[in-house]
Amino acid sequence: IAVFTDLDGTLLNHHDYSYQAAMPAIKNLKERDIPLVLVSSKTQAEMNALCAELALSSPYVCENGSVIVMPKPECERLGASLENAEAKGGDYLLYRGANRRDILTVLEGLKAEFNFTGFADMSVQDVVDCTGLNEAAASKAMIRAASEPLLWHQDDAAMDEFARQLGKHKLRVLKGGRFYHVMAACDKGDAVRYLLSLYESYYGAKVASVALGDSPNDLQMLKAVDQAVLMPHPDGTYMHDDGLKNVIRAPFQGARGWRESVETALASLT
Ligand code: 2M8
Ligand code: MG
Ligand code: MG
Repeated sequence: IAVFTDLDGTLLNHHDYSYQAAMPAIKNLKERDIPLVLVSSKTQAEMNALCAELALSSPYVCENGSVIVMPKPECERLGASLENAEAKGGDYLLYRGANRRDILTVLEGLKAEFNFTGFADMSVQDVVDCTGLNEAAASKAMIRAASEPLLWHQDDAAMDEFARQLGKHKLRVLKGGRFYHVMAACDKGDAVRYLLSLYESYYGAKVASVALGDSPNDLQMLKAVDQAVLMPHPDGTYMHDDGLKNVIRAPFQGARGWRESVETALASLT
């Protein structure tokens, strides 16, 4: 079994970003040697810090599937051949997305026609104000390699036109919790399928999989696994499930709901 999880609004509470209530389930996964793979819109700097706090050694996926990070020991254990990976510190990084500089150039060109505020237009304090992250965490969220989160100030019809314009540059937009994310045509689903294939060739057998998420940017990841878990938003609503099969709806939002539904999902697979 392998467990893939979104962070904001899923493992982490929407408002205070706490994972404390999920700790018993994380401990249980570790005791059972079940890999816990974090798959988020967050940056490598943010996720590296969180993996260290949680003492996780598994690979993790940043910026909505744009960057896969494989700690070297895990890479060697799995025998993954990462020809296109870049070595950085103790990790191998696989870039699957666009370059953020190119994304920002395209966005500059669309500023006259559309009304949005991207991270590149914000100060650290602005990011603190619209996320509730502390200053150190907000700074880490701003060190982006392959995607640009933005606040959208127009209606859905304008968003459709914006997405069409981005498509001409081979870019697209995915909706997260607070932001829209402009990035290349990769997603959390591709990254999860890639990592599952690594685990499966290591074990020489099919690996049963669970994924948990709360927002549209999680949909492809939820479709890529055997057991999907939908997390409620703070107002109690769930995202549209888009015909997902075999869904568990977590009873509570954030870390507390995560803990309960990981246990339910594991029981459904074993
Ligand atoms: C952004 O991502 C979330 C995830 O769904 C969002 O769109 O609301 C990213 O900028 C991420 O790096 C940051 O940590 C997070 C903070 O809420 O917001
Ligand atoms: Mg989320
Ligand atoms: Mg996310």
